[in-house]
Amino acid sequence: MNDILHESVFTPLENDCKALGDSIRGRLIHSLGKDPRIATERDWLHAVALAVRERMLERWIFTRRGYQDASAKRVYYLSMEFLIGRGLINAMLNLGIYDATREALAEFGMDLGEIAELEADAALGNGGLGRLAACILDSLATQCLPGFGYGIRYEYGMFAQEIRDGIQIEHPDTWLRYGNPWELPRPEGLHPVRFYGHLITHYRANGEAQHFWEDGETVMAMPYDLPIPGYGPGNVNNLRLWAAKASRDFELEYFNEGDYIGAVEQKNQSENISRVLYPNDASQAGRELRLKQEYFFVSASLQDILGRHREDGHTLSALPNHVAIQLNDTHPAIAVAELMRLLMDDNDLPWNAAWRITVKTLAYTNHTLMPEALETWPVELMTRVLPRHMQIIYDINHRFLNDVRHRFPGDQELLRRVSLIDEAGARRVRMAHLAVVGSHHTNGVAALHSELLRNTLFSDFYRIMPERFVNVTNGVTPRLWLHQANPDLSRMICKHIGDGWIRDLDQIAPLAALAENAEVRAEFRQVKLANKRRLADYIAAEAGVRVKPEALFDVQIKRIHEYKRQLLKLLHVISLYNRIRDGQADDCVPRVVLFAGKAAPAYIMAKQIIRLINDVADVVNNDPIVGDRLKCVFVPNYGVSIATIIIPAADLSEQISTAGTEASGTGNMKLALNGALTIGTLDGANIEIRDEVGADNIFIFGLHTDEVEARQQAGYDPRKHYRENPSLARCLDMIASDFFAPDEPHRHQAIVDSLLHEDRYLLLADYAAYIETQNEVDRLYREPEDWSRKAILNTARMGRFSIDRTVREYASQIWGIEPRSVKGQEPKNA
Ligand code: T68
Repeated sequence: MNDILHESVFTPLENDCKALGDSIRGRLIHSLGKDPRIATERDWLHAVALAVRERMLERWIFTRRGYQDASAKRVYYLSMEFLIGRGLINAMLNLGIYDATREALAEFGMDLGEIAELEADAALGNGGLGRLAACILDSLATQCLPGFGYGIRYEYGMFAQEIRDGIQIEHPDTWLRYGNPWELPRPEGLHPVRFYGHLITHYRANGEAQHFWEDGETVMAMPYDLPIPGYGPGNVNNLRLWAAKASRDFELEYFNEGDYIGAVEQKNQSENISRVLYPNDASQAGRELRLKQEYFFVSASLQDILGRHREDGHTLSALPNHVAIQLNDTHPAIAVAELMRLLMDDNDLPWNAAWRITVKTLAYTNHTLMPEALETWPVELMTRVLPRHMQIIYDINHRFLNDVRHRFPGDQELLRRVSLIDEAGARRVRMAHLAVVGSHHTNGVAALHSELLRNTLFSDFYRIMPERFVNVTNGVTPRLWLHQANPDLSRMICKHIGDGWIRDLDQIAPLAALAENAEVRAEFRQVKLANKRRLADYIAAEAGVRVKPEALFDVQIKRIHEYKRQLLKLLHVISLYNRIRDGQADDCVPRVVLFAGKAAPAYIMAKQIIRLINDVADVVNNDPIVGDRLKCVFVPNYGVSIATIIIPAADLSEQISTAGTEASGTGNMKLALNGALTIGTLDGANIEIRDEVGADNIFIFGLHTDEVEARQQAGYDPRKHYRENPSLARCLDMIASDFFAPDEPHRHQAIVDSLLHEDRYLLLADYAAYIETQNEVDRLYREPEDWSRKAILNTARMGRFSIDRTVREYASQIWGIEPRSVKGQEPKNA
């Protein structure tokens, strides 16, 4: 009996081609019950995924044991979004079994590349915020850090985007249709989560009030575990996603009344909580179901964390010594009130003890300054859905404001500004204030962003508790975004300087010296060209446009949003088009301008922008005068997998948001890492990228943050730029006069009106500088040696933008956790 507790019962599986082949065949027959003679490609995909999964699970178990035995402090990353993408190739590379598995499949006559394409992306996120969470998980496992993700197992992830007649059409993302071979359902690990109901207050003999939250509805949270394999000899950590299940009690009530159909309907309703990802980025959803999703996964996760803490034999007052919890934006900020509730109501702790534990355990990352993205919930809604939490939030606010009143007597305005409740109009709870007050650190995601947090959004809080504010600049995982997405470049780099950079991106620096070597530059250009061919084939198949791989590939790939200024890029396209038609384009290089990105379904202006891009593309691509000198393509359904095709093929990376609006950006890092030169404003992490690659190796243009602010203060008039810049006026006039939409008058009027009458993001103010800088881009592209030298320098100088550096900063400054390698050596550099 005791034997089973011992490590010797584990029998590590062999990783050679023969053993992998046996596993794959075994899974196909014995797990899937398929005759190899009739198995489809998808059956083989599942069989190979199971064979790969088998090779993670022992390490996964050891990892958990290792953390537990060492009583290691753990971090839990709470995020409404994890934008993971596909799992198969990533797992094979991280486990070091890529070649052997490919060969094993080949012996069955199967092509790994083709099979891997059948896997659906796990698109449980909108954009940068969700992808950051996925990169952080990869890094935690690779660096052997005790870190776990908690999120929601959405049945439908990010919608699939179709472009029909230039218009975005959304389709549900049925990523679970064929099952998910990576997940392990844990029906034994359910937690109940309550909604609605009412409060009952009892008074103890000493007069102390005790609160009970009763009745309402209970939904069960069921865990699904996804093993997260680190690279090389890394650990295998866990991502736990919650699915909503109807509670038995609830059904019973109906069944007892003989209402079978009613019971099943009710079951469906409570399971709606984990049905679908809200497709809004940078704007608040504000719907009851969203609040329920947030509370659902926060409550389940905190119950789970406290349960594990208790099982480990620790006291609640020791929680901050063993547990750090990171809130990925305010979406899980209700954790402040929920942790208080669990500590006080379920564990009888007094307020002060509970508050000390809560603040010392939680930390908060902010990802935006944009007012429309800041979460606030109507007091009325919160009172109805989460009455006990509303009461706790009032109590937190009362104590906090009392404190502030003592320290800054007589400053009524300050109290109004920092209050957790916005009293203007219908009262609302400010979730960002709750997160700042209820946590020990608040961080921004790039130096400029953190500075703006301290000086604008959170300036009052910064005055009150300056020690809470820190910066942790974002990063990206070099495993996915270089090693996996760009295998040819990865091989080339490994050949010259070894493969240490895959785990430790600082080790890519020696590549810089090779930028001076003409042969290396030629090799680099060859790799880039091959990647561009691959992308050209993809574009021909998916967008029906033929492009020349020799052209300059100019890409803007990100969510469609006014502040990201896809329209500024489009004005450049129209300007180029006009120059070609005017016969003034002799000094221009052939360009392929590529846009990709989704618009939130309810964001009308973003959808209009997509339509205009497609209309312009239609005219430009079919004008015989233009030929191959300019192509404009909107690549549909942008996501992680499509990003891995576009990014390695890009020459020019468009990072042109209005200064002060993009918190950080991470696409900027992925593109530069793959040797694209950046054209960008001094916004977000672009500033730090410039500092690393050197001002000579990046194209910077446009207004600075303070200039943007000054213009807006002074009463910005976009028409002034229209009047003073004939080339700009011509572009706008063409749009207004339906040049790009001859069959539908005024189709694009709203865009022109918004630019001429408001131009909230100062496109027109930056237009002239942008065009001038694009001309510099053209000049440099005509000098392939100079261009490729700079491109290689970009790749070589991205060390700082590894997510591993980001995670180490969180680990040391905020979480206080240390690496625990499950077996063998401690990881280098951790
Ligand atoms: C992004 N935010 C920032 N938000 O825009 C980007 N929002 O600058 C930054 O690099 C990135 O976060 C990582 O820090 C988002 O992606 C969302 O996706 C989002 C989702 C729901 C609600 C609000």
